[in-house]
Amino acid sequence: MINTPRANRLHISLFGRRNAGKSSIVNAVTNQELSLVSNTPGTTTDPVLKSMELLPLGPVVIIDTAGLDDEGALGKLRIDKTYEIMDKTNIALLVFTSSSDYLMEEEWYKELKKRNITTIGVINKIDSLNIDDTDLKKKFEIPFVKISAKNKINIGELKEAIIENAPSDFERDTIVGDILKAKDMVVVVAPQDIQAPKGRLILPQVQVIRDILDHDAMALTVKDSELPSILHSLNKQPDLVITDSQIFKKVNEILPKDIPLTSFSILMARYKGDLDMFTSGAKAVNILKPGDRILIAEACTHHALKNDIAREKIPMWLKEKVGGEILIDVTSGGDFPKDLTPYSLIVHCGSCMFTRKQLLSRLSRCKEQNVPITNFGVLIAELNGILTKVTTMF
Ligand SMILES: Nc1nc2c(ncn2[C@@H]2O[C@H](COP(=O)(O)OP(=O)(O)OP(=O)(O)O)[C@@H](O)[C@H]2O)c(=O)[nH]1
Ligand SMILES: [Mg+2]
Repeated sequence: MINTPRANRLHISLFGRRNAGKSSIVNAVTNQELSLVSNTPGTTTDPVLKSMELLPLGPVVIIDTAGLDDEGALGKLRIDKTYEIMDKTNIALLVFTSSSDYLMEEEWYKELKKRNITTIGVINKIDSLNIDDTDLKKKFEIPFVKISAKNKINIGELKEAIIENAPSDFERDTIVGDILKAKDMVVVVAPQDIQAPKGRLILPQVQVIRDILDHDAMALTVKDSELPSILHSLNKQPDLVITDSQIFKKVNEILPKDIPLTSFSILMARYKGDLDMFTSGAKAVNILKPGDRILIAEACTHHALKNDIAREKIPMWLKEKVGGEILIDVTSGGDFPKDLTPYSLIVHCGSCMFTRKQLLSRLSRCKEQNVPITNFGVLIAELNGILTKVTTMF
């Protein structure tokens, strides 16, 4: 990720009056003292660009700018430079503090709109100023977040708003294509058990097969029961095997050790979320104790069947691992608690029904509150002792 060229990174820039707290916000969001902060208006004179990894958002450039209300001949030059930054911005944070009117901000917002730049209103200094946002919300058709950069209040909310409003071309463009070559043979193991919907394949299977085809490789789809005999009848070894995580153990035992194996859920962890975060989150399972509380979060609201992965299998495996009772909450759909601190671990579904932004904003909340998160497949791989094996190809 460090090698991502600057042009491909999401550019997040701060605009606003001098002294509104732009530099302080950059420092709070990045958790680093990157920009000089002072009580003297006009502290930041030149744009400050910083390429960084803003987890779980990925590679970004954060740009601090000079106040757009700068004065004098030099001030005018600084304002011109700030407008140049607007041209390369993907997300603008327009910073507000208390003011008798917001005519200047309206002017700047017009400029941002002209350039089609996604804008988030950031109301700063809520620790000491009482800013009424009803008027602001009427004047500006943008999402608002109220924060204190100085006291680090609601910085997590601000990060979530950035992720949720990021332009959609910020989505990853392939699920598995980046590790395939044209003509590769991929065996897709798709159990058609009681949980499989009648007459069709499920979304992650369809998406993975489509992605394999789009990369000029071959997708050979089999049920787990047929895997041994079909492997035997092939005249070459598959280049990759992708299975449903629920039968990881079984498929791993069937396959010769040198055939790369992964799962739909692990591919989804990469595509929709952050595989590194899920991998380190899964390690939390090794330090769980009886009595710990665990959240199992599903993206869609489906009717739970017998042997349901979220409601039956994962709770059972976790209890076995811990060797005692644990407390389990299950949420589905849009529900995801604001306060995650009661949880020792969060286990998320593959999120095939979620956009990357939806899942990333949840990851951001977990990171902010220091709560480990993983997904179904990554957890199952860890429980079976094969997590390294099924992620080495990435
Ligand atoms: N009370 C309070 N003060 C803040 C907050 N954020 C910033 N400040 C103060 O506001 C002043 C200006 O902060 P900066 O971050 O330098 O503001 P800026 O928008 O970068 O200013 P220029 O670079 O001059 O355009 C400093 O004295 C900060 O300590 C906040 O959340 N609450
Ligand atoms: Mg500044």
